[in-house]
Amino acid sequence: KTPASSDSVFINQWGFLPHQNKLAVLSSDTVRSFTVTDLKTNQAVMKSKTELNGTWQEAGKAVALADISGITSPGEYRLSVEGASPQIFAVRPDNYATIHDAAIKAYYYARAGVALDPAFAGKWHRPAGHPDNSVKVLDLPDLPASPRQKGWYDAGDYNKYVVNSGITTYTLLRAYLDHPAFYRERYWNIPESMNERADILDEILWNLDWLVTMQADDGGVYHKLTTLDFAGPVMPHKATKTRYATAKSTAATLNFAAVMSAAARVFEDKREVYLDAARQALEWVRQHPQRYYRNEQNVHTGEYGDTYLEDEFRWARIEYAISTSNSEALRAQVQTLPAVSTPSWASVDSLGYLSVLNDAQALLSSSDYQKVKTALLDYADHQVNIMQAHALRVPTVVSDFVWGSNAVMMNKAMLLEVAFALEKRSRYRDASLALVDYISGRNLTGFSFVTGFGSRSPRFIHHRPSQADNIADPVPGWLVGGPQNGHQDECKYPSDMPAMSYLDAWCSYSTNEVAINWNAPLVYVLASISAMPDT
Ligand code: G3I
Ligand code: 9MR
Repeated sequence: KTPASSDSVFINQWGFLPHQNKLAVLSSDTVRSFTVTDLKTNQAVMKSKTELNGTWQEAGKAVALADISGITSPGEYRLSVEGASPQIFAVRPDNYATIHDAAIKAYYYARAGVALDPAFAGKWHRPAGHPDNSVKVLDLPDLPASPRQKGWYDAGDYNKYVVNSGITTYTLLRAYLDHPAFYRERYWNIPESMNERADILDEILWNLDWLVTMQADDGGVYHKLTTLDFAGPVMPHKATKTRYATAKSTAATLNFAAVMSAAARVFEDKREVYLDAARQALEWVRQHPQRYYRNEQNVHTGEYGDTYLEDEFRWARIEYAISTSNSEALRAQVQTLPAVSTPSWASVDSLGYLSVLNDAQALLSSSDYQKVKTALLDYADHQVNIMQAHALRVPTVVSDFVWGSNAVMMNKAMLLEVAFALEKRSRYRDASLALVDYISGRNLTGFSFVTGFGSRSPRFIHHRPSQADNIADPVPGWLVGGPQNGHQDECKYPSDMPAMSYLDAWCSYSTNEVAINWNAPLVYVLASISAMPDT
């Protein structure tokens, strides 16, 4: 008989804020007693029993909860549940800011075209790769090659994709726009940390400088800058195959227009340049509303293909209308907004919502503004309802478990944070913190899903530099894609259940890759919680 003491307790591995709800979960169908011990005094500070809370269908497991919310004093504690191995947890007033800094610093590690200096990158320093100083357009060999330098690598691969860059850059701009005071105070040791600008703006500029180079003279935007095939697991400077700008696409051009418009509100000195680029992009899509991108015959890298572009059209037009203070145009777009949905690279309507709510109140009638706000609050209330009925008390549903599921969770948390900022209802913050708990350990895999944080975090991520650098620790601060049972790679998975199908292995690009668009909502959420810690 297996000794019951091998049972696991799953809990946030990053630490809790003093007054947040605190739940530990077990996969168990028996009630057990538990004790919380203060590690400093070695005194028991709580004795109670777990409660059975049904089955988590997505994991196929019965779940019991240990509610330790009563522990509010900062410190370190041991949770001992009868029949299970003890777990250590911490309570800290300023718990998430350090992880925030790591999550945004990940973008520095992802910079293309520059060497990472040990002074900033520590043991993850590396030579420069992918100068991209002379890039041809794939199908137009007669066009002169152009510089398309800088930018971030998309993910575990080294290509630069405009569509995915769009939601990423916007989300980081959003973090700054919504929490400027927080960002004026924080530094995470990048080469620009000593200048006048907030570090996050310097990081964003690294990518914007590349993004502007992807626009052709006619206003259209090349879909991506890529090699024909994915490189092997080598360092950037060893991945030297020719890179091309591919065909232009409507999706890329719309994402570009949206980001340029939003950036025009942030970077005063570049306002005219960015607005001009956005205007030309919007003109191009009027002529080419259906240039759907498919990989060219000889191209086998990420496609980011999308044939439903009404959301991208709306988002781009909303951003441009806001930045040009065009009430009438904005009103027309707002009339057609559908219900709020969780954002993703392919589904961007909610990004427009966020801009309307936080940057455009003055441009709308109060009834139009209220309508938009109510739509977001409805979404937030819906998440709260899901949470309350959930075996783990986390707002997740089966359809969240797609490629990049952890980012689905963080995008939900971002919308909940915005709802919380607008309308200080603590249940929105509870739901957002429950999602942070989920990615930091309150799940049934045993993992905290951010590299370098937690007692057990991913080690063998699908990230070429981490795989190739001969350094045991992966590059820190990256949120991995997370559980989902599509099994779109060659790994053998421990489970077929959506919420259990995760593998910490290089082969698992469908669950263990990292990506700029997945880290961005993590950055947003941790900034928002750190900037407004009170619930
Ligand atoms: O559109 C269908 C939808 O109709 C269906 O209901 C659903 C069911 O699973 O699938 C949807 O398609 C999914 C698609 O994403 C759109 O969400 C595919 O199954 C899924 O395989 C696909 O995953 C994308 C993956 O690339 C493969 O194309 C991820 O979203 C995307 O994040 C990921 O991005 C890759 C880049 O291509 C290359 N660089 C790394 C990056 C991260 O892994
Ligand atoms: O490494 C690639 C990863 O970045 C992509 O997300 C993934 C899906 O497009 O593809 C990976 O590359 C794999 C290729 O598609 C198939 N052969 C194995 C490659 C990874 O080792």
